[in-house]
Amino acid sequence: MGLLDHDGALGCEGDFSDMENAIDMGAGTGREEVRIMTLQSHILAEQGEHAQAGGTFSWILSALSISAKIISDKVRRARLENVLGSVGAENVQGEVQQKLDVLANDVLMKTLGGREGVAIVASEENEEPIILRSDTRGVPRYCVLFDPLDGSSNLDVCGGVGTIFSILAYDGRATRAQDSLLQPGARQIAAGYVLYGSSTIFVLTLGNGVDLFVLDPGIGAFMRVERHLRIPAGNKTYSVNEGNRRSFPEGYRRFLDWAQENGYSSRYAGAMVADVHRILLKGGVFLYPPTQKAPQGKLRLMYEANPMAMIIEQAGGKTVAGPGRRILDIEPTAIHQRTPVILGAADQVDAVLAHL
Ligand code: AHM
Ligand code: MG
Repeated sequence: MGLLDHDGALGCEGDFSDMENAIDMGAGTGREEVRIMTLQSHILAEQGEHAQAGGTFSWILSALSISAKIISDKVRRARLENVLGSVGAENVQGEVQQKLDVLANDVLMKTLGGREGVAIVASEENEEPIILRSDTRGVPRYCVLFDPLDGSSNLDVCGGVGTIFSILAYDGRATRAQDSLLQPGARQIAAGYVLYGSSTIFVLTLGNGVDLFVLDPGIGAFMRVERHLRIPAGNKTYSVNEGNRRSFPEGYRRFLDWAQENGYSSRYAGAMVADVHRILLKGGVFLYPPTQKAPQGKLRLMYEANPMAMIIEQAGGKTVAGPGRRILDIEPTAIHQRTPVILGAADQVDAVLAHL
């Protein structure tokens, strides 16, 4: 059974005729080419080019695409259906869980749970990873890690929120199955995020560049609008929670002083997906430094920093935890561990590093 059978049944992206009939509309648009290409078609086309991206792997990407559409719908209807606000509980990080955090987590668990190729799912919202299949005979298996609804405190004010995901190969040789998850980010096979903003955006890397898709609500399909995104250099903009400034290490404060003396602007949405998306398209630098309250920073290595680092590097940018500490080289020791993050256009990350 191919992707067509399954996703077609869900009424989403089952029409592959566009693969054969891609229309070159590039003339005069300034783009190399513009093709009518859905995410599903893109996945199938990539499947032919990657050893890793066999059918099993493509099924996982299709589950993420379907989850994104369901979560997008829930986010847009949240106020109407009275699912804003907290559930009155805290997650494993000790953070207040929003009702939509729980709903989004359930959606991803259910869509990914049905995919034969998924060995383990790990969510920022769950204390322990869930081992679905540990047998490695027959089909290649993968681990999928995600932050189901990043920046969810923005929900109540209709701000941007997102889903972040990372895919690792599962080798089944670790003594404890969940130890398969503890791989450095450089070993990610794919990573991406979905931004539920003024439109719903799906950003994906399979390790050969970064592609951008927009959900067309009229037909329920993600349409590819940009290929091989590159982060622009020279944008003097930083993105940081400056309310924490007094508890940043001195080097970060020096950078902020220097930036303010040198004509920088500040932009901060308070949702990593929204802030990183702006940087991917426009350049600049995003920082979540260590603070007194969070000496390792606030952001999670496996669910936030690693997938974003893969995307940023694939778009020509840079992501570090500090001087000489590339995020993607960090050897994780715990699935919920945190890390400081500095990411963005290489020139702007270097400007921060010059002060640390
Ligand atoms: P969350 O995953 O619980 O939503 O927390 C992560 C979010 C990021 O999206 C964002 O960059 C950061 O927390 C904002 O934190 P702060 O409010 O401390 O600036
Ligand atoms: Mg998050």
